Amino acid sequence: NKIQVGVIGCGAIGREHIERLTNVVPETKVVAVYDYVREPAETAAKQYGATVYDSGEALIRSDEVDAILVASTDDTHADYVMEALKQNKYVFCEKPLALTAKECEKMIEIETKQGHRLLQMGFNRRFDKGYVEMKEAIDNSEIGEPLMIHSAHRNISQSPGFETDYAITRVAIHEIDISRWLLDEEYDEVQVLKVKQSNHTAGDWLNPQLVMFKTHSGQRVDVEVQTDGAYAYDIRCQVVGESGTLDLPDPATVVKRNNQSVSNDLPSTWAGRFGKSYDDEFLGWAKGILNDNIVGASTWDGYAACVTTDALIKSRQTGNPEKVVMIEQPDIYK
Ligand code: ISE
Repeated sequence: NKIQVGVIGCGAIGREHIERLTNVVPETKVVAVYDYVREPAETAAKQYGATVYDSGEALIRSDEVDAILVASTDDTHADYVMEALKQNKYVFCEKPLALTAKECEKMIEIETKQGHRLLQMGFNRRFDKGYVEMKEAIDNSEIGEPLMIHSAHRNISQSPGFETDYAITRVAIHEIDISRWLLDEEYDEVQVLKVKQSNHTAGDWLNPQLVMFKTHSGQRVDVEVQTDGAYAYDIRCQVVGESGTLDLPDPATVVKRNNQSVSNDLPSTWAGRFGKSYDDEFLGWAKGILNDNIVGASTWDGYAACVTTDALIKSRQTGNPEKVVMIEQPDIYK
């Protein structure tokens, strides 16, 4: 008896996840799909033997659907998640959880009333082998107290329609989540600093941007966000502790020695860099559902990310550091 999954959003990442749930995760079967453009839903349905629904709401309420995967456009996440939580159904949501922190507060209220965790956020890096080992080293006190994190998020290109704030809400949001997970602290204050601009930008958005976080205990995190024109899809992360440092490794690849040099290839996109972490993320999701013990990032983490992105966007506009103000954390997330 497999977990019957309904997928909302059959675009690039939705399609990849449908394939994953079908071929990588033994416990799940995609039985229902919906997309506001009918064609990708029909293609996916044909290929994977699922039913096409006329609306996301109908899919969520359907008796044949046990769990929902939300991979639709960012502005639609909140309503679908809210409906799934109301139906007491398990739901996986790609980031961001919502466009505003206020919407996340409503979700927290509904989920808390249901009395158990239903939602897993699509913060896949928590399942990446390198980050997992860094977290273990920190938790085992192998570098003493972590003091700061230096990180970079570099992209070769973006799809058309990219905007300045997406550098925060779609790109740096990964560092927002992974840094507070590594440090196990909430942010107190955040800031966006101006940087000399790159000529390698396909549109008129700001690129690069330097994004900074300060935690309540005073740890500092800096993130260089290059959304376009970089030499590769490259993700760097160094945690500096009192007695040592930790560096995120590149994914395993052959080291070439030729022409009097040593080199190795780097990925061109997130799909190449983080493929394995997505597999593990969904294997974890299925187990969490079967044990009614959801793992990975929670609604609380999705909320924390939204409060932080709201403050960063404000900081970019005001030019000042801005406070991150959160509600009290309900017990089900502790
Ligand atoms: C995308 O949404 C991601 O998740 C990637 O990590 C990021 O690098 C990319 O720029 C985003 O579009």
